[in-house]
Amino acid sequence: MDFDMKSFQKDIKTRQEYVEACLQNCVSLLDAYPPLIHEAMHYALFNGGKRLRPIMVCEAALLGGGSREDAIPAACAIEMIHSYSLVHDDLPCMDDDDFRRGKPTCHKVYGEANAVLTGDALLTAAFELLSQNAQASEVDLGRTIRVISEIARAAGSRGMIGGQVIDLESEGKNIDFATLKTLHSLKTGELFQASLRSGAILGGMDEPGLQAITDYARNFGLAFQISDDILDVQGDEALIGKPVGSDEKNHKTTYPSLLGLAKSREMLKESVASCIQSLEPFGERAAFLRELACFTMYRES
Ligand code: GRG
Repeated sequence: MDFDMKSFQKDIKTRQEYVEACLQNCVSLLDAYPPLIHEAMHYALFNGGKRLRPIMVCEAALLGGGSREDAIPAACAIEMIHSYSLVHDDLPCMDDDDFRRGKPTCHKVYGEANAVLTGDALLTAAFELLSQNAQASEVDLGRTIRVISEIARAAGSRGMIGGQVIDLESEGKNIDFATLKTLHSLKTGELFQASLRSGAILGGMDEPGLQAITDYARNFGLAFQISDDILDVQGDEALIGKPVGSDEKNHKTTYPSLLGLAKSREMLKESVASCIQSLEPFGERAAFLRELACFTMYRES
């Protein structure tokens, strides 16, 4: 599929602006007392992220026949969970990173204890938002509860946390391809999957559609991770916002370290092709998700 970066950037920008405005609305609770923790939550959440996951929630809701507005609380909740995971991932006891998106990490600004609490508070706030919405929304309550359960599972010990545990256990060891794939499908893939499935469920997508969107999510997660690993080898530090070569420095097995760069690129291309194939049932309506998959091959941050 042809990919036009300029046109993609225009398409994603309008979506990012929409999500950004909704996130600002959703987090008015962040003006509460005590100021320190709410300021730190704000710092973590409004720090230049691409907003891929909330955009996916909204796109999938539209594909399912619903509205972006009905999907926004779930979209914002997932971005809060993503932000929490980054704050904790950067801590000295995890990846020990000083910079994220080119800015000092949360613990560098607010101290380690406050950064732990900031992550905890963002995770809790996400479920507060989801449950408040369950009471207030026009969306069928059964769908909303299904979405809360999908998000909780994806963020928990059988999803993102489980992936992080495998990641920590694997540091300094040579892990095989199957373990690497499982690690990332849990650590990164599950939250992408929950984003797309949540939007689709809220929008009222039927089961065959949900299966197709799940296939897309699985392949997107793989493509995204391979591209992330490639960027860590040969990205531009100014664009990725952290030092290049951090995976090697931390003795992490990555797709390039296991397969080499050429084979990793080949696998990235195949995953993107699978993403595009999964979207066939949706035709032109899935144009943006198609572009998003292609973006993983050309992204610089
Ligand atoms: C510590 C609870 C806990 C979980 C850690 C998801 C995760 C598990 C850690 C994130 C660290 C990381 C760099 C994962 C690799 C792929 C990834 C999720 C990159 C960041 O996602 P982007 O590019 O982030 O969507 P932006 O900056 O755009 O928000």
